[in-house]
Amino acid sequence: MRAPVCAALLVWVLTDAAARQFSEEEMAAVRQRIKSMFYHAYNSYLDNAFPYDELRPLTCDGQDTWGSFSLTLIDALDTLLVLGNRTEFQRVASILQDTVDFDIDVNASVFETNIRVVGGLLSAHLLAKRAGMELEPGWPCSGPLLRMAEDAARKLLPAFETPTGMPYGTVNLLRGVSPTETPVTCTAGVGTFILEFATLSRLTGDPTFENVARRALRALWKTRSDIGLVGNHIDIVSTKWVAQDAGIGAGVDSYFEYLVKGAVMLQDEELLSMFQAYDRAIQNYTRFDDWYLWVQMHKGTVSMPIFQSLEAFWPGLQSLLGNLDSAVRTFQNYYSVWRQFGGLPEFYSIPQGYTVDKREGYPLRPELIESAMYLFRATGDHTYLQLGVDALESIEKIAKTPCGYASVKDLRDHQLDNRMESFFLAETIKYLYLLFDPTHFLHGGGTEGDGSWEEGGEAGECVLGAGGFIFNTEAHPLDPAALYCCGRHDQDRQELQDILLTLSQPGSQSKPPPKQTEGGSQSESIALKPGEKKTPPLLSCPVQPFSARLSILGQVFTDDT
Ligand code: DMJ
Repeated sequence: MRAPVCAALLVWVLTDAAARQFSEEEMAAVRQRIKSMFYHAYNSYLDNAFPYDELRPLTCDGQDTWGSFSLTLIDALDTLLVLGNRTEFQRVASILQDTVDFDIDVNASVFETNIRVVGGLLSAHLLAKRAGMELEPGWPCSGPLLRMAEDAARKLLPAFETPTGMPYGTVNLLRGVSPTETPVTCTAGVGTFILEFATLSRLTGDPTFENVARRALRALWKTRSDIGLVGNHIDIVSTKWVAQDAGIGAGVDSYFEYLVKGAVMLQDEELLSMFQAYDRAIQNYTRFDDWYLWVQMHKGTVSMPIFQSLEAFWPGLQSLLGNLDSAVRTFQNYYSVWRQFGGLPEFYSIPQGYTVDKREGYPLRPELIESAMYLFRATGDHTYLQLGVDALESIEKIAKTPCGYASVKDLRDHQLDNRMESFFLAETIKYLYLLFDPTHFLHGGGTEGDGSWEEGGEAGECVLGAGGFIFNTEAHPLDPAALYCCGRHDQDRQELQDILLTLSQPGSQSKPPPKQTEGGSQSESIALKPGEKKTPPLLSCPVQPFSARLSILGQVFTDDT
């Protein structure tokens, strides 16, 4: 192929050019511009679209898209706090408690509801103290936003009642899975639950959520091909692969993301080793000149030599694992596409160096900015800030309307679509802001005494925010320390109960039987589980905050400082 050679040259030119250096003042000015962008979109949504799910930025009204739960408001809630707006966070948190109802006759995507609604509410719950909200006793192991997240997640559980444990893609929130529902689900739709569901289980003490997410992950793992790849769509009943293209983009992306982030958040070697095996196969069969192509999952032959904009999360994920060199080179490939079009087209043909028919749009996705944020944190190279400014200027120029920001229908002529996806406020703007705020508390850079240490839990012994945050795939930050605290609290309560039970049975010295996980078998994973007896974890956030912070850079399993 000639194009990758040209692309490699372009990459060399881009990386060789000395990056423009941004001063503190310039970064602060960019942050102000990002805030203005947020409020233009957010106020337009509130004024013209609430309580619908999304704003329609060309007609200045609203529409329900992924459900009927004021999705944009839920998705944007934690961004308010990221931008420092505590009063609006408090106001919106109470509006949502009063108005959102998940007992509705709506067919909802199990995946989208999880990452946007459950993830958004969990993150808002965990940030509630920082936002100055009144906390109920027992927070962070209880609270109204946590109950809302749990309520939404319970509505998704019927989808997991399948012979394999892999979930259906759609569920009716009132009636469960329709008898006519298709069993064909995309790979990401099976494997993108462990972050939210483990968080729910560890905070509430109910292991059901984590168990179903793990069962689905293990079932999916068993279906990989002999060369170690997974395809794009699977029949979750028969386990037959219906679409056999293997790659890192649409339909698969967040499955790999959750194996890595789940491994970091839960200190789970099982998830990490699954990802490492996939990564070997991906590097072996799909990577060419630091691009990632699509290949047939059984043969490894190239099926689509294209780059998809959703794949742009990959350099950020690789940087979490410490694979910086290749992450930087791949990012430069993707950045060259951005510079060609002023945005990332949904599909880009690598041999032709151009967009793909009917896939010329840019719905204001976050992935390249997300990777820029991680790579700037890891390298300090101001090239990533330049991408941030490019993105800000492109979006202002191409997508801004009097009533918000519109998805770009075609990057070649800048036609717009009447849609502003909720991830624009949840992710794109959040990652952009965090890119220009390297000391933000969400980067885990706080030190003892500067406000990053907080109390919580019934006994007030819980140390939060010290180990950095893990972002779910919708950019909702989750605090691993809270999981540990509530899990530990739950374990203490269980142990006390066991002791009392033993004491109340005179003459009995025997230990209570070990708790069984769902499905009857003990888990092979080293992950902490609510109520389960365990050996000390590899890393305890509250007692080893410094190592915990390193874990966010992917060194949990190797660094023992
Ligand atoms: C978001 O909803 C999530 O990032 C998801 O993983 C992929 N698609 C959008 C953003 O592009």
